[in-house]
Amino acid sequence: MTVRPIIILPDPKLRQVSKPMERVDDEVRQLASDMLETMYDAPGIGLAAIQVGEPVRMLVLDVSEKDEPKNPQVFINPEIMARSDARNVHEEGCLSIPDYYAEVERPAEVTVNYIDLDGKQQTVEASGILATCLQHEIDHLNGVLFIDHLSKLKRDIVLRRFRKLAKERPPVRMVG
Ligand code: K1U
Ligand code: ZN
Repeated sequence: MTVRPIIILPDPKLRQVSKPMERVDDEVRQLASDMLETMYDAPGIGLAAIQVGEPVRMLVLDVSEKDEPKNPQVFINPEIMARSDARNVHEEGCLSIPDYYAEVERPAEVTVNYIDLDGKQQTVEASGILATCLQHEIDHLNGVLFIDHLSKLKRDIVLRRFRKLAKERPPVRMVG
C-alpha cells in the first residue's frame, strides 16, 4: 500500500470527467488499496481516484465513528439511481481544497448502484453522512467540487485564494 500525493485546487485534472472502469483486476485492487491508505493518512473520510490523478470512476470512503471499528468501502462505477426530495445541510471539506469548510445542501437520501472489489453489482440506500460523502465523491468523478454548490461570491473567493497559493508554491517534482 502506498500513500499517493493528492492533487490540489486549481489543478485542472479536478475538472476532468472520469472514465468507467472496464474490469476489476489486481491493478484496480492495488489502486483501491493505495487510495484507502492515502485517505487514512490525510486524514479524510472519502477519496475519489481523480484526487490521486487517476481519471477512473472509483471512490473509497470510511464514515465509521472514532469509537467504531474501521469500515473501508470501495465503490466502482457508482451511479445515483434515486434521490430523496428531503434535503440535508452538512459541513463539507475536501482534501483537494485543504483547510476550507462550508455548509452544503444535498438530497438527504440516495440510492447508489456500484460494483464492489469482487466485481459484483451492489446497491446501497444511503442516508446521513454516508449519503453526503457518496454525493461529494460522485461529484468528483464528474469534475464537480463542493464549492460549486456555494454562491458564486464564495466560490470565487476560494478559487482566488488557491490560485494565489499555487503561484507561491513551488511545483512538486515527481522522482522515479
Ligand atoms: O473528497 C474528499 O476530498 C474527502 C472529504 C470527504 C467529505 C468530507 C465531508 C463531507 C463530505 C465529504 C474529506 O474527507 S475532508 C476531511 C474530513 O472531512 C475529515 C477529516 C478528519 C476527520 C474527520 C473528517
Ligand atoms: Zn473532495
